[in-house]
Amino acid sequence: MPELSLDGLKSKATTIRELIIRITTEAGSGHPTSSLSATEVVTALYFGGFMSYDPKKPNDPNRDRFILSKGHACPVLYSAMAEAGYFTTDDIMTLRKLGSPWEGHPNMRRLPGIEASTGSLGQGLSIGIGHALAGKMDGKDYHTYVMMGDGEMGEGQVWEAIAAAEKYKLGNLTAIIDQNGYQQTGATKEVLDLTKFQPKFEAFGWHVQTINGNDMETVVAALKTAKGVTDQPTCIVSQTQKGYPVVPLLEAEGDPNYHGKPFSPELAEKAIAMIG
Ligand SMILES: Cc1ncc(C[n+]2csc(CCOP(=O)(O)OP(=O)(O)O)c2C)c(N)n1
Ligand SMILES: [Mg+2]
Repeated sequence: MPELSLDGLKSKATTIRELIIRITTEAGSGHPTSSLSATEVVTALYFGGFMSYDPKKPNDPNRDRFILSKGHACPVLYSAMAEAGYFTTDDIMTLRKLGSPWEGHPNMRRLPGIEASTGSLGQGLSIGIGHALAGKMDGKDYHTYVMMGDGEMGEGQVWEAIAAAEKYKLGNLTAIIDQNGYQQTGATKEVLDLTKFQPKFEAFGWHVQTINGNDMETVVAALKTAKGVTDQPTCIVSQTQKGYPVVPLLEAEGDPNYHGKPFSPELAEKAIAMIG
């Protein structure tokens, strides 16, 4: 369980962002912008001392769990896990290639350390509740984290799960909403405006924090607070920018959402220069 300093975490996030761009550009498909918005949170979870894990023992019953419910953002997960030692950066360069286990959505049957096969949006929180409930029943003190997208929050199953987590008082469960303002077909506010998440979760009996999810210091502080809440489930509404920090390049391309589009080799080089 590495615990990097703030500067170490920022530098790790930069490395992970470069990998996200390189592997999706090499694949010629995938979701770089959905991955870039979530990079601070995923980096802090794996490298900020929050998640207890051992890449050599991916099935350790005491490990903390991270479920990427917005599975299409798996480039950020694969990149963080490669940095953590679950597999290599050469491995993840095979992203989305025929036969590669680094599929376009995480497949728990093919890769170590993947807690749930996701991609069909709306299911990850329910799976996370299963882990959290099992942990309580087994008397284990692991923590379960689930990341969802703001567009994903339109799925009805998510709201059933939110109610169930409160019923079972799952203080060992943290939901993170990557509120990057966009989903597949446009701005989340315009598609289905559920975007004021804090009062909704509070009404369901959750502890809630709304933060700037692209600021590493703030992310670390919020994850610390979440870990300290043990009698109710907690939610972090992580307000981010889709494609952060290369949004100006995407705007210049005429598409700030850039959903499900890899960067061309030229755009990738510009983006990596901007990140560095
Ligand atoms: C059940 C389901 N419906 C539709 C899709 C297609 N889809 C893939 S990504 C996406 C948008 C998700 O938006 P959001 O949750 O905000 O994630 P972001 O990419 O913005 O991080 C959609 C609709 C899906 N994967 N699953
Ligand atoms: Mg979104």
